[in-house]
Amino acid sequence: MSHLPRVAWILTVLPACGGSDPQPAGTVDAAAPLPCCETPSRFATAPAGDAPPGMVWIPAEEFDMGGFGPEARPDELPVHRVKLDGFWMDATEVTNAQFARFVEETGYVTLAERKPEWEEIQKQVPPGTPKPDDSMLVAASLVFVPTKGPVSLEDYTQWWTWMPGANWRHPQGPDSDIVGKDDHPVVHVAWDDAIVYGVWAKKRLPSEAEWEYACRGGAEHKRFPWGDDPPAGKNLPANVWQGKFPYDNSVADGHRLTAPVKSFPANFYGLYDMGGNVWEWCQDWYRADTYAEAAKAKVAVNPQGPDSSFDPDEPYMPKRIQRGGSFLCADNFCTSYRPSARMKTSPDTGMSHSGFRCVRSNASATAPK
Ligand SMILES: [Ca+2]
Repeated sequence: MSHLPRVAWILTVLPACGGSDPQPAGTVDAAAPLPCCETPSRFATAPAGDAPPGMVWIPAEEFDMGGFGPEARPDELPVHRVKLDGFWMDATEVTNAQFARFVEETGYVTLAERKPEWEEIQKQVPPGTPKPDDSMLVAASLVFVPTKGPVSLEDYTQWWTWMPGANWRHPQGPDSDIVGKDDHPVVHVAWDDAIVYGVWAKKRLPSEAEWEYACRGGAEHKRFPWGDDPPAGKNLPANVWQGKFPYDNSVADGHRLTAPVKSFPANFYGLYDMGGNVWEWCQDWYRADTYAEAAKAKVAVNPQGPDSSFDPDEPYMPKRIQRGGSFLCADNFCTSYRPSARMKTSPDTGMSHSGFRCVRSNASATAPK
């Protein structure tokens, strides 16, 4: 699945212009039970007390982070060793009902519901880029519309539509709504929106490493969240695309668009929809060489990603990480329901297949860089 910042979409109507330079361990208490009498558990380090509602404990661990299998892309490599503290994670993607409660209490207006400002867009494009027509600078979001037949998979403008009036309340455009979809994941949420939600919920977005480890469910070196077998035939463990993207969706899994959360089996940690349904924001900036840098350490401890973003494909545009793929991910296109697949997206961009879930550190939350 190609990245698709909304600025990039707005600018597809502009003529090409020059300039693409990069910016950028003892004693033993005799009165205590012997250690051998205690049953080791993956969950033994879960903090005492009640779990936060709707969250599950992901235990401290080391793991090999990165791509396994023939689908692994260059920015998923090299595989490198990572050590993480334990953390709480939402068992599901944030739902429409949860997001509605946030909006009711705060009055928050998402970016997709606001008119884009040219002054902000200018910061993300090469110098000299002309201002887009005012007709493009309206409250809008990106909605997937299937093509009528096979098309080149190099040109995402064929299946994404910049649709005025599309937002979390109207996922398919102004004539659609979310009535009866309280338990579906919220969509059209930008990274900036997700950060504000996190502050309200007293949570934060996961680091990219936390997300990948949690997705793997304690099973290392697997190609997919559920194992090594692709989602095909009767093996349909997630809400992804069956058929030929972007025109032929057999809907064999029962869901053309979003599915209610928990429609498919949870992983070992009790997390649902880590592969498919909707993409999930992470806190990290995107860089293609993040893993090459992390691999310089024997073990990367609680990696938070780079201090800034750099995408060689779009040097002026800062991007954050998304993970997990969506209902649009197909085996003939992106296979981004893999645990290691990395999406790079402008933080101001929501889409009809973009959502998020939050985590909580056992101690104080870590603010994104
Ligand atoms: Ca997901």
